[in-house]
Formats: sequence, C-alpha cells, structure tokens
Amino acid sequence: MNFSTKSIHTGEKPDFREGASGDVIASLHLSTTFARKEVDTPTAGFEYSRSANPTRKTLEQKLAAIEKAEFGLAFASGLAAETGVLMALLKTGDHVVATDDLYGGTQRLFRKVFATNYGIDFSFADTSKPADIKNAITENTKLIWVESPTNPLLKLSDIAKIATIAKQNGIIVVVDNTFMSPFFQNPLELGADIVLHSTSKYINGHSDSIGGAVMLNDKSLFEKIQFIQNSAGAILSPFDSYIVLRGIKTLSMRMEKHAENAYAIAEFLERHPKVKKVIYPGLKSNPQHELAKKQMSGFGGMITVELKGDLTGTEKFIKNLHYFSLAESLGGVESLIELPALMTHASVPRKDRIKLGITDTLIRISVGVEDAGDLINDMEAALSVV
Ligand code: P1T
Repeated sequence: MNFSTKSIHTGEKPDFREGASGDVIASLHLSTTFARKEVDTPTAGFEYSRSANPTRKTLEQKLAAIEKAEFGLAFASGLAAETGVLMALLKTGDHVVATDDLYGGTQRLFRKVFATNYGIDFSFADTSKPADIKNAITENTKLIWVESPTNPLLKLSDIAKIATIAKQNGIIVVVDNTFMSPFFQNPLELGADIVLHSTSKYINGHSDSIGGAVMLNDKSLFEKIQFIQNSAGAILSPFDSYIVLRGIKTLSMRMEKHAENAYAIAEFLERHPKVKKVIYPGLKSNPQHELAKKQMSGFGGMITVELKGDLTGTEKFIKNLHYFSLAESLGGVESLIELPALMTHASVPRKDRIKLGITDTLIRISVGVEDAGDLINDMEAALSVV
C-alpha cells in the first residue's frame, strides 16, 4: 500500500464476524479493563488498558505503517514519548549528543530533568556538521538525538551521514520527525534507529489532541520502550487515539496543501522589501536546499522569518494579521504565528538562544491549509502598516 491508502486502511477493516456490526472505522474502546471467561482462559491480547487498548493498538499499527516501521507506540504527549525513549535506553553516566537547536521543551527535559536529576550528560552540537558530531562523541555516548528540520531555525542534518557515524561507534540514532511528518521524510529508511513525533502537530493536524509517537524496526529496542510505556504509564488515551486515527486519514492531503501554501508565502516574503531573512528549505536560495531534496520528498509547512527593524515593528505586523493566530504549537489546519524567543523557546538560556540565531525578533509561522491568496493578502496588508 502507498501512503494515503495505508493512512486510511491499515488496521481498519470492517468486522464481518458473526454478530459484528461491520463498522468501517476503528471503534473507540473506552473500557479500562477486559474480562476473561475463567482465570486460565487466554485473553484476546487485552487485559488492562494501560498495557494495551484496542483503539490505541490500531493507532500504533497505523503510525508504524505510515513511518515505514515495524513497531509503533503512542504516548500522552511528544515529551512523554521522548521521556519514554530516554528512560528505556539510558542510565546515569551515559552521554547524548543532541542537536543544539531543539524544541525548547525538549531542551528543558534534557537539561533540567535528565541532566540535573538523573546524571545523564548532554552535548549540544551543530548536527548539520558531521565533524561537530564526531568531536562530541565520547566513549559513554549512547544516543545521537537529531531534530531535522529544527524548531525554529529549520536547520537540516544529513540523517544518512549521521547514521553511518553512529553505526561505526555503536550509537543509536533518534530523529524527531515532527516538522516533516511521515509524509515528507522517513528517517528509518535513511538509517536512523528510532523516529519520534509530537502527534499534537501534523499527524493529528487539527489542534485538538496532545500526543506523541515512537516508531522503530528493532524488536529489542521496541520491547524496552514498550516496557517503559507500560511501567511509567504515559499512554495516549483511547479518545485521543481515536482522534489521531481520524486525523491521519487526511495527512497526505493536508501536507501537500501545507507545503504548497508555505512555498507561496516563503516566495512572497523573500521578495518583500520589509523582510530581512526567510528560512524555508524549499527555497532555491536556502543553503540546505540540495540536502532537503535528497532526504525529504517535500519541504513542509513551517517558515521562519525576520523582518527589518525592531521588536515593535514585528509585534505590529503580528497584531495586524487576521488569519494567523498568535499561538504556540504548529501543524494544524489553521495558520499560527509566534515569537520563539518569547514563547516556545523562552526556557532556553538567552545566551544560547542568541548564539544559535534565535533573536528576539525571529518569527515562526505554521502555515495552515487556508487559501494561499487570502494568507498572502493578509500578510501584505499587515506588512504595509509596519
Ligand atoms: O507538545 P508535545 O506534544 O509534548 O511535543 C513536544 C515537541 C517535540 N518535538 C518537537 C519538534 C516539537 O515541536 C514539540 C512541541 N512543540 C511546540 C509545542 C511548539 O510550539 O514548537
């Protein structure tokens, strides 16, 4: 099956068994527990909903299928999925090489929880430069943790090259694929060991469910992470699983439209005299455009931009937009806009932010699936008052 067929059919076949209703979609199983006839009757694989739930299981199968993985696991949030991977694979004294420009919440989890409380060592490196990764590796390095494209600077890392370096050193590669979704990038095919998503973004796509996912091929890594999913208990609820299953059915169409709109807006902004800088991997002027074409099949719906002038002008621009809500998060059908330094990345120490290029006036845009002409007209009008 190809992507859009899998996104609709995997795990969701009408049930024609005697007495079954023949639903064409997966049912929502809210039961916390599943009965057996007698103590020693085998169960149908479900005993208690934290360990396994039929709706979550259907979602986990679909998540694996769309990411071209053997196994999928659904967690209560993207950060719960990250916590599950870290708890399953690391112990005190282990070392992780991580992309320097990660989502602010991921950095907070690494720095303030796993480093501070559990003695895990992190080196934040420019993973777009393989030499920087090699330099950061120590004999205790267990994981290389990559976000590509990064949040918010949309920096790309060469996943295949990183996987080669990791294999030479016996290190596991984790890729946070949230920004591309499985529709535009499949890191396991590029040699990564584990793929992670905040399903709160494109995978669900409607800004109405917080969730996270882990997809992978290696059975022993899967069992370790599944053990933590059950032991620590940060599972995705049945209702959220149902909502995400519904969202996935339109993922391919949404991603195509997000990317088409983002490209049109990026081109418009690049030509505008009040704009200082536009970062979008799909622009020919983007220094990583060739790498983008090599490892991604599209360029996504995120744009990062800086206007000429100061924060007052930037705030005026945002205030005058009608179709871009000033809000954290991304990947929903509606367009959003935010200032990473003041919002999503406020927990990153200022000196680290400035060093990376996350200035106070940097704007991140999550382009929705509205009409591109309306979005551009909205931006043009807001820029005219700056
Ligand atoms: O919010 P949650 O579902 O826990 O996912 C965390 C997360 C993980 N990885 C990436 C790349 C992310 O962007 C996020 C969440 N990001 C935002 C809320 C944001 O506005 O950037």
